[in-house]
Amino acid sequence: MNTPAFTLYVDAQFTSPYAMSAFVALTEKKLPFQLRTVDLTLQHNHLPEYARLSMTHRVPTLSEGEFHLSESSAITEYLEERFAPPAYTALYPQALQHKAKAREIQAWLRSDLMPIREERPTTVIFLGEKRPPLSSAAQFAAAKLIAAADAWLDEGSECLFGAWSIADLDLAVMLSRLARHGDALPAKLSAYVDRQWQRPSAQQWLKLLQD
Ligand SMILES: N[C@@H](CCC(=O)N[C@@H](CS)C(=O)NCC(=O)O)C(=O)O
Repeated sequence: MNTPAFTLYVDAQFTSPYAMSAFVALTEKKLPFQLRTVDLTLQHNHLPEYARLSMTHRVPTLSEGEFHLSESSAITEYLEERFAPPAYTALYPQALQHKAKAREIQAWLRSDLMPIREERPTTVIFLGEKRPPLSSAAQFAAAKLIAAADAWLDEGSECLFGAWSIADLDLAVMLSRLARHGDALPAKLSAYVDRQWQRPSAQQWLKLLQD
C-alpha cells in the first residue's frame, strides 16, 4: 500500500478531546500525517475553505486527497478498518462484543454528561483552568460517570478490555475533567487516569501545547 498522505485538522488551542482522539489514533497506528490547525476562537472553522472539508464545521477532520472525514469516532473506526491489526496497532478490542462495548463508551462520552462537559471544559485539563464547584446536575452526571467507570474497570486495571483501546483514552480524558480539577475521584480511577496519560501517544498531544 502506498504511504497515505493524511492531513489532520485540529483546534489551534489543542484542547479538543475529539481532535486529541483522532491524533492519538493516527499516532498509535504510526501513520504519517500533516497537522493543520483551525483557530476556533476566531471561528475559522466556519470559513468556506474549512467548511468545504468539514460539513460539520468542527474539528477534527481527516483529509486524504479529496476524501474528508469529520467526527472523531468515524475517523478512528475508519483508520482501524483501513489499517487493521495485527499489521498496525489495534485501536479497538478484537473480540466482537468488546469492540461493541468500546464503541458504546465512545458514543456515550460524546452524547451524554453535558453538565460535566460544560462545567469542566478540557481547558481545565490542558490549561489548568479553575471553575466553581460542580452544580447538582454536574454532581449527578459525575456520579453516573464514576459508577460506570468503576464497574468497567477492575482494581489495578491498565485498561478497559485487557489491551489498550481508543475508548481508554476517551474515558480517561472525560475522567480527567474531574481529576485534574481536584474533584473527588476514587483512587482506582485516579490511578487509571494517570496511567493513560503516560502513554506516549497522549504525551505527544501534550507536547503540542508546549511547542
Ligand atoms: N462529535 C464530534 C464533536 C467535535 C466537536 O464538537 N469539536 C469542537 C471542538 S471540541 C468544535 O469543532 N467546535 C467548533 C464549533 O462548534 O464551532 C467529534 O467527535 O468529532
